Amino acid sequence: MSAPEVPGYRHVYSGKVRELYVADGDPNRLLIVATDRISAYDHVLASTVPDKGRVLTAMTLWWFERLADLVPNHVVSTDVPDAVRGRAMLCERLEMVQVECVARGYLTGSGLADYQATGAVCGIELPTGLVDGSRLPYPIFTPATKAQRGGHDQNVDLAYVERLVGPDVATELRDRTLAVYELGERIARERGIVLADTKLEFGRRPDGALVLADEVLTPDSSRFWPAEGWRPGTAPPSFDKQFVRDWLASPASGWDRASGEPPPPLPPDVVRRTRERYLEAYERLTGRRALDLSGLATG
Ligand code: Q0Z
Repeated sequence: MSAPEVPGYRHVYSGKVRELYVADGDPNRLLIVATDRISAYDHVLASTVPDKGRVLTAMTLWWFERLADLVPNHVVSTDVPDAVRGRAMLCERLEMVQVECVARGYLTGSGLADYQATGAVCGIELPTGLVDGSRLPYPIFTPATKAQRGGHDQNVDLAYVERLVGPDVATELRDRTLAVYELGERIARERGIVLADTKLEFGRRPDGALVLADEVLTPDSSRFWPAEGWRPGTAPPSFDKQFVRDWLASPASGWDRASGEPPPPLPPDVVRRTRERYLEAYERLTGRRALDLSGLATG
């Protein structure tokens, strides 16, 4: 479970499924490593999914290229030590904006819960009659505060973001988040994936410029639904974690989500089918064969 040794870098932080390092001798260069860890129902699972880290890294890099005319990003290089080649990005250190920038084009999850309670999401009034999975009349910016470790993000309104970062930066965050989502949603939909929502992270350069950071438009930062399974009324199963959630929720797992116990390891068949879903998401989106990627194992 511990982070890999990476020559020339010092490990500084473990996220749920990623590791963060700082370059020896250059505190302004960070290395983000995507591991093969997977989380479900708020737990990091005991099983890993082979190639997941490489697929999600390749997907983020592919999106950064597609988005380059809309927003700058933090990537400096993918020329990284062999120990993490293919699943790491060398990045410029930014002053991170302490807001989760979420865009939603479809109603589900916490957005649906807020709508059902109040008719609005993050202060944005929505038409009546929407149900789980409904496509919204237009994409909305639904920011959230970053949770403390282990907690849940809390939805906030634009006025809250304005007080936190000032009205000009708040407007820029909203406009850029919606522009990224709108481009991503259109491309994904043309390729058979409904991008229901996405969470972006921005940081600022010393000159104040807003830069897209972290990972973007991956199944770990967004809801991916298979387009063929979408109909308003019940949100479709997750593109990537469907088999994991189905198995964990089934009697076969012997696991009770409410018990507070960690989930059991996944059966090999669930791991294999889940791995294939990540590869398929990458292939549908990019049109590239995931297994042809530089050094990607052929399992
Ligand atoms: C991102 C995270 C983890 C990966 C800090 N360009 C940047 N500048 C400053 N800070 C960050 C970035 Cl990306 C930054 N995180 C979240 C945690 C692995 C990303 F363990 N934290």
